[in-house]
Amino acid sequence: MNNTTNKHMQKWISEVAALAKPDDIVWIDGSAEQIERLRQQAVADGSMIRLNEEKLPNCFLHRTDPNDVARVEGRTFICCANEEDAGPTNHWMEPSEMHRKLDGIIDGAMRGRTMYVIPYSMSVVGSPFAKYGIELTDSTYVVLNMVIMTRAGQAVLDAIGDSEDFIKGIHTQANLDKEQKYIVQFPEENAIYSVNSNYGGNVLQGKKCFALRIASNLGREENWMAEHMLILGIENPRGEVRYVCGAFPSACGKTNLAMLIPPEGYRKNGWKAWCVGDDIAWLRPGKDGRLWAVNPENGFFGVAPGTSMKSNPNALECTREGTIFTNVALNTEDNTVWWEGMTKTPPEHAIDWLGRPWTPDSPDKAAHPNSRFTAPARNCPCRSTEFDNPNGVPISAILFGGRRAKTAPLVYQSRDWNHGVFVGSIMASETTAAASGAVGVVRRDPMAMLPFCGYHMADYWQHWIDMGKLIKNPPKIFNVNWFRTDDEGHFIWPGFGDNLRVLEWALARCFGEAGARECELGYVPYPGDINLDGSGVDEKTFEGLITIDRDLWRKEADDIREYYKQFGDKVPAELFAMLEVLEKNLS
Ligand code: GTP
Ligand code: SPV
Ligand code: MN
Repeated sequence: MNNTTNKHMQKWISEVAALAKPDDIVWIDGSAEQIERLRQQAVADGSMIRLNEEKLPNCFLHRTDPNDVARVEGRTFICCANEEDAGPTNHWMEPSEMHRKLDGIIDGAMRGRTMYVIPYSMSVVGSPFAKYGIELTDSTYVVLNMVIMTRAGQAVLDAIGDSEDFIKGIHTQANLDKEQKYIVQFPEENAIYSVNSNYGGNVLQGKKCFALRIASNLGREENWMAEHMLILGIENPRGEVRYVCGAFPSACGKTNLAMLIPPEGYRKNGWKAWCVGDDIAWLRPGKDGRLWAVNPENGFFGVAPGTSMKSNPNALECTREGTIFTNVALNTEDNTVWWEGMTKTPPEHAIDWLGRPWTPDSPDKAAHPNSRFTAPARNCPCRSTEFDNPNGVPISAILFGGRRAKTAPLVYQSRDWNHGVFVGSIMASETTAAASGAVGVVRRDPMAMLPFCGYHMADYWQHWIDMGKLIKNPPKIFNVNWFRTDDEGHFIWPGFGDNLRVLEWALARCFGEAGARECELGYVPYPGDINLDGSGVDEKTFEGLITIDRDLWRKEADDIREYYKQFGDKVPAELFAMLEVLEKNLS
């Protein structure tokens, strides 16, 4: 173990190796040569398919086990000493019992395999935000994804030095037994275990396991916030760049908003949009009284279906080089990839995500609905110049949002920070294919953190309220809903690039440059406050989009009161006060 002199690390790795019994241990140094060697190995063992070298250089296709295609919330655990601290929205098991179970699975699981040691950093190495982790894995797929998604390699070991301050992660795909699948966070041990899976958010531990579940605990102790949020810079025609964060549940539009292309009229006038992050934000109050954000990741693990030159050309551009595609279709005409919604005309012949021949007449989808691309951030045409700024960017506005066919208006602004926390706490959205289980069912997903908050949800709301007191100039908080539908079920709002119209108003509100009308929920724009030129949406339709249906909202308020009950007396009094205001406004 001459890659580090860190005794704690060496001891831990030796213990894991003694249990898992790999044939070999390989340290990931992050060099191009090592990565290329691992790619060749993955191609040789059949786990990756090399794609067209001209059209998609250094790009690969991977197919997961058909039972292993999404996050598994039912098998995800927060194992802290007291069950009460995990709260009613997390699965919990007594830590020593869980350790026994995991040790039983890991015992000998790496026999005949190599154990890779991945030192990785969440955010730029050396940044005041940076946190380090080691993931031990027996999967080349995980290694090749982690080197895209994080800053990984020797520099991280150097930064850790002899410190014990790093997150210990163990992953073994074992035999992919879905009954023995566990995604486990031990917040008090700063440890993560993923076993019997080899899929995305279950096993790329830097992402949801560390940057949200563990980091939410660290943030609570250290007065910062780990959030499931995109970070986007909007440059106006005066050349000022203003930053927004947005928390939308999985597969509800973060990557798309983070890479938006302004509508033509806006582009002509000089509007630009710059991507800082598409999934996770770490937020800290700055000395200047504002809230500052970094994206701890270094790549995009984005939803493939629906990504096209029309909907999100920037995302597609990100995937042109050095990208790993998971569970998309293989276009056999030119050894490239395809998924539903990429082009109007599908390829004549393809291999579907299950490895079966596919034609446009096939009854099944060619790509899995949660198929994804893992793309390096360096490829992003709209990558912000601040992407690697170790101090982050100052946030003017926070957006909460989700998929609501009827209830939520296109946009409304909260009255103040605490009211904004209330708005986040009552978020609800239709479920998507990003997690296994039913799709399209409305569920509460506070701050889009339901599957990711690593402690008691009501304590997390309290943390939001406490943070508000530490930020002198807090961002203004808004709720958005791009997904309102008409009676035929069609989306009314054009969405995508046109969402900038809503952002323009929201940002103008943050700088006292736009008006608003008070309503039952907070503030909504006056007709004419939002620029609809070229949007295809007329004033009357727009009015419909921001109309609040009092009957629906009375039911909603009842449901919120019921929802809060499960959290008992931990729900901050401030939130109950806001609920009472809402009820009064609706009566
Ligand atoms: P995760 O990576 O799972 O966290 O998802 P995400 O929040 O980044 O969602 P993403 O941007 O990948 O979008 C998911 C789906 O929503 C895709 O099928 C998009 O085409 C669709 N979508 C995104 N933005 C909009 C929008 O403004 N309007 C409509 N109608 N659909 C959208
Ligand atoms: C999500 O589900 O919110 C994702 C994909 O971003 S995963 O990495 O699987 O969590
Ligand atoms: Mn996500």
